[in-house]
Amino acid sequence: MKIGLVGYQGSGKSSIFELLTGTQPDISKAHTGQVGTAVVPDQRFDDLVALYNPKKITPAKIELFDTPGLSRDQGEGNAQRMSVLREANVLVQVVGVYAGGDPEADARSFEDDLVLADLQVVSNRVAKLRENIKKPRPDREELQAELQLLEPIESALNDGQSLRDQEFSDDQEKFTKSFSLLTRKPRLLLLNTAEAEFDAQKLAAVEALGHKVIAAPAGLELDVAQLDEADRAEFAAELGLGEPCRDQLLRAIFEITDQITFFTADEKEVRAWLLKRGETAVDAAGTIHTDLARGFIRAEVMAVADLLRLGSEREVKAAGLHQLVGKEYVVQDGDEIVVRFSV
Ligand SMILES: Nc1nc2c(ncn2[C@@H]2O[C@H](COP(=O)(O)OP(=O)(O)OP(=O)(O)O)[C@@H](O)[C@H]2O)c(=O)[nH]1
Ligand SMILES: [Mg+2]
Repeated sequence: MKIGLVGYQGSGKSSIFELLTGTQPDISKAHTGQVGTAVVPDQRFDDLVALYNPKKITPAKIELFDTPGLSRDQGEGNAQRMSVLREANVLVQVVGVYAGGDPEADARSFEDDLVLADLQVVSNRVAKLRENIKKPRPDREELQAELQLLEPIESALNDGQSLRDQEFSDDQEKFTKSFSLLTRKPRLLLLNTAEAEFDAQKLAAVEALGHKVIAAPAGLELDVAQLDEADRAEFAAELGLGEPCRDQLLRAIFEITDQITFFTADEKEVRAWLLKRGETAVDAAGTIHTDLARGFIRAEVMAVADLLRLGSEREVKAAGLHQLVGKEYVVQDGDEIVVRFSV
């Protein structure tokens, strides 16, 4: 799962990248962007590790890209800068509130930049289709059909509309898949504030535009994280910083990806796995290993919450709280799974 950090120049993207991934951005890559990973914080995972004390632990990770800052007055250049975001599953727009950025204005102009970037991609294809259907090609009819599906999308974008809430037919989904349209990606607004407290009214105003929003003093927290450990607590208290925002940000980012976490756990390894919400036991098996999906017989499932509460798998079974499920079982967030298979 890839998360793109994006926003106007100097909004604090690279600082947030560093805070979340613990990797210092490489300055030589400032123009292309860079990738790092962050562990998704999960109390259940930590508790499972404490329960099993395994030889190996593998927490769930997400991939973050730091991208070059967008310019406020260069729509065209921005489309180019955002091309790296096509690979992202989710966009996190960073607003530099600490530097005077206005969240509502930034959210609106970012939306315009996204629309413009999508318009370029769709228009290119439409222009090519229009040209090709003039030629006597064997696939002329198919191209004609594709053109008819893309034209309304192009015209919506031309009117400045985001594609976020538009209903696409299956064929429209199919023909736009390779464009990886930016306005259809889930989005989170991250307000990088100067202080621990942020005006709740302003926050609500941005939420009213239909965005998920989170405010956090990420830059400050990075400064504190870079202090000697002995000084950290004192400075954090002085700045009025409470709970570190790092975990809170990662959880918020994870939430918009619409994934769930399931676990495999024994004395050898405790591991957290990510799965799209709504996916099934056989999908979970395939995430672990293709062989497990191919040879899937059944899965044994228990809720990690029960396991932690009762203290052992045996107790959970004794209480009748485990299930044997088939391929179609929809995996729930917090399930612990053992796949029975034969290949
Ligand atoms: N005071 C304060 N300074 C910050 C904060 N976040 C970032 N900065 C500073 O602002 C400057 C720009 O931060 P970056 O993280 O490089 O911003 P960026 O969005 O990556 O910038 P570009 O990649 O150039 O678009 C740096 O000097 C940071 O130290 C913050 O929350 N508060
Ligand atoms: Mg940067």
